[in-house]
Amino acid sequence: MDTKIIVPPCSPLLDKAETEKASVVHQRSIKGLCSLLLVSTLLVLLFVQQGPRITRNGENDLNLKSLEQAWRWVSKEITLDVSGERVKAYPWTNDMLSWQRTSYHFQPQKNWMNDPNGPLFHMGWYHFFYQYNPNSAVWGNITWGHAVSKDLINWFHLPIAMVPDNWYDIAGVWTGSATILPDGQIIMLYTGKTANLTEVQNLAYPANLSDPLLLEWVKHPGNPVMVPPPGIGFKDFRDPTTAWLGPDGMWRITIGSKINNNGLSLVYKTANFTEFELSDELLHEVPGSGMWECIDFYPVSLASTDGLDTSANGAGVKHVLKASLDQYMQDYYAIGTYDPMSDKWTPDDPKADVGLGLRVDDGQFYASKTFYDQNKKRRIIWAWVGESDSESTDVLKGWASLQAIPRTIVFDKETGTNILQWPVEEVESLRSVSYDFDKLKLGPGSVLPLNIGSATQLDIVATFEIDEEALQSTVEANEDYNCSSSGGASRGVLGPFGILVLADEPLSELTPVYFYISKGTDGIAKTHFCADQSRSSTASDVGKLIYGSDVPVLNGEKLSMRLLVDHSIVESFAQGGRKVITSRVYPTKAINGGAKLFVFNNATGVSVTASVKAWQMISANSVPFPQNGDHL
Ligand code: DQQ
Repeated sequence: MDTKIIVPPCSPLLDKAETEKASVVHQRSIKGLCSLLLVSTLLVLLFVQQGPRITRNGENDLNLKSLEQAWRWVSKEITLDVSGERVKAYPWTNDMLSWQRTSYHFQPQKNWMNDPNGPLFHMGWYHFFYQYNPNSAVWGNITWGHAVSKDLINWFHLPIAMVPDNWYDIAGVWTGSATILPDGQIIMLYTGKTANLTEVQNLAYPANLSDPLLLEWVKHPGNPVMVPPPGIGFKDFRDPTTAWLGPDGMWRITIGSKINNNGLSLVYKTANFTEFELSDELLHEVPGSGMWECIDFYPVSLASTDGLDTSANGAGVKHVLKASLDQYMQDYYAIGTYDPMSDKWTPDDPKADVGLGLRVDDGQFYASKTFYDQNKKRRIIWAWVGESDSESTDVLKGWASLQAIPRTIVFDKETGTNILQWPVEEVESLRSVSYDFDKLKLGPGSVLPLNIGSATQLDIVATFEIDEEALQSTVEANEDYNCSSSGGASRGVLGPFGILVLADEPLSELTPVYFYISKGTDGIAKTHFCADQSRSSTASDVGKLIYGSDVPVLNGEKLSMRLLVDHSIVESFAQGGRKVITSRVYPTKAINGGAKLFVFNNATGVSVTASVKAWQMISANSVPFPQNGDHL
């Protein structure tokens, strides 16, 4: 059902600095709270970006206990102020915490999850494995959780696929990848952590290939199949990729490491997946980029929107190299050319090499992994989306982490310089009632409520057209604007304008996702796409970073965004997926029926015409696999 709704104008979205005046409009004073939040956000930013940070695998004498603690630090850091003191814990109610659980993103039924592992399609089922702690909502005791789906959206949870039970993985069954051989065999290579914390690579395979659920996994008796080679730190050797076949008939994989602080990818060749030979050359290396975790290496077609099998190469193919940078916990990628004779990859633009240029997602998104879906001829990316609340709150909730909605990946033919990511089409099966808001005129400083009922499970598409004359005649506008460091959604000449998600009626909590145009004196305009979490919650023990960066907008293109709102996660896609930002937000008032949707134009110098379509989303299934096997 499409419903057309006329909306009355509302009050402007005030800047943080103007918040004290808000009592007139909002009939309640939140005196300086936002300024305080801004200051604390800046302090947090300062700390997160510049403060001392324990890396998970950095110290050679780190024992398993301190390794776990170091991981906990990662999820704790946003609850510490600059002096290392914990900020006051918010009195979360059960209602607030249970609201945070998502309705259509992948989550295990309880406890801790991190990286996606070995995604694959087999006998009509999508299989998804993940780093999982079966005992608690914090990282540790890492096993491989397992679930299956017919459509990547509705999931059946299966028994744990692999647990630490051999000397070569007794301290953890860490991340790995699947390779489907031409004869249908499934190869699973994964990192095992030994009792003395050495990282080794192991082989596992399904006990019964004709089982569509792949319930039982056999660990190769000759494990490990790779150990850290000379010159590589014993804790700097992990996360084998999917294998690809070279012209010499040998399979190759790459494994992340570092030497000194230079991130790099080792290449191994194999004929049988039990014996591996290290190549003399590295696939690639980037000075100063630190440990490379969860490398992903895959081809993209320059001409077709079909995905490519991992072994594809030749004319019309480029290769994406992605590394998860341990030192920032961010995924970076670059597009380049792979030479299968030398096993070397060269970035198209050395200035935008891995870690220097493009992020896969500007928000909370890590350890991503793609797979080729032979069922629908597409390449799909999965990624771990962690929490940014406190660890003690996670324990109260009984769970931590989500997976981003699986996204298709294609090469962006229009720019030629980036990939495009878009939610898999299957997510649209959850769309129910829709609301259309056509050509809303938004003068400078306007906020319009979009009356769609509760706004916690949504799929939203929106386009924005700005007054071209005003854009042209503006000589200079916030030339140095930066989403993260320029005050977020504060007023500028040509921005921000966009959507407020998870906002309560008086706008005491709100998460703006917006465009912001800056213009230099040379007349060149730059479009930024940002998500500002600084006012997302009145609680102080949650992360409130402001994410985003500039996005190419080509001649003739409208500014467009798509947002997936699912309780405590917002995934925001700009310009067809050229720029993506994943946010975690933990409102206290903008929840359940209190969560509203607004469209806004907070620019001072330009009018904007916005068209918005929003669908309510029904919940996906996330249940144990039925004992009677009804779904086979
Ligand atoms: N997570 C795994 C490692 C990987 C890291 C351990 C990335 O294999 O390097 O849980 O998040």
